[in-house]
Amino acid sequence: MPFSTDVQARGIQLLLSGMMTRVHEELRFTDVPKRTEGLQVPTSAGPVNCTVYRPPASTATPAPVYVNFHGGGFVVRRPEQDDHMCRSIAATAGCVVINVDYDVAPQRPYPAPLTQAYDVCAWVADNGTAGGWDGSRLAVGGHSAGANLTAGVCRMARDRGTFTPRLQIIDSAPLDQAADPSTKLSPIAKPLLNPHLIRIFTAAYVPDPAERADPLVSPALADDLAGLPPALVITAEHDRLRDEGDAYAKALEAAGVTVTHRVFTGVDHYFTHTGPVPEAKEAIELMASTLRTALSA
Ligand code: D8F
Repeated sequence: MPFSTDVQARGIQLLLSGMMTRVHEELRFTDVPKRTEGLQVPTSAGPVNCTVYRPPASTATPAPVYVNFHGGGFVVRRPEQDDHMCRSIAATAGCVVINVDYDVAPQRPYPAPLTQAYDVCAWVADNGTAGGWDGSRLAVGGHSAGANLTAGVCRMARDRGTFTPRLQIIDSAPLDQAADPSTKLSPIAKPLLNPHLIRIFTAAYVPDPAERADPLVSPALADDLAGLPPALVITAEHDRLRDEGDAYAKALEAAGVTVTHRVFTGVDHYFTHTGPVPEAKEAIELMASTLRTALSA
């Protein structure tokens, strides 16, 4: 990758790391108790740390399991930014939540983060007895960059036949990394994302432009979506990534996949973290209720 692109990505990494832990206060301080433990999963791209959130003791054991991938443009490494969602999902969806601290670009470009994401899910599916969850009832989900990884993990799981997620949560996902970012439009004047930022994220994660059309990088460009897991697709009206999310939901549906697609109006990219609070809460509740149904025995 050109030197300047690498430097820009590292700059963004430093600048956004602080900003991205600043989840909206009212979302952050829930009265849901936090019951977590650390876990290290071996993967073919190196060991990956995870945080395990347990459901209330009243939950039937073993509980099903949801593997979560945070966002941050593939460059920001802040899994704790999803703490509010992981807590409320563990508390209300009756599942164990495993939040994954995957490696980020530009230090670890594609495919390392996706390899780690996939290997963690395969490990979770295989190690329920020791971990105290039911690995046969597994869901995968993510937010923004983490939703892109989720779509990739689901493709890999389908193609390798290793494990079968019962649900994929695709929240505010970048799904077309080959498109010119300046063609990704928002109806508001100053959306959170701008083409320059999208360009930096994409160049950091996939330095080789030829690789950006790979369906594991750009799931929206795949023409073979049949057989993917049931999906919850969340998009936001003001998000520059809304159109590719909506298109992916439609394409999944056309391929025969069961899709719940919800467009949240009046909100921008990452509203599940930054608010407004009512819409963020509604989206998190939708994730939890969809997980609860999909993972029920
Ligand atoms: C970043 C929000 C904060 C979280 C500014 C996030 C994106 C991720 C946006 C892409 C990836 C765009 N992209 O946002 O992860 O096009 O690769």
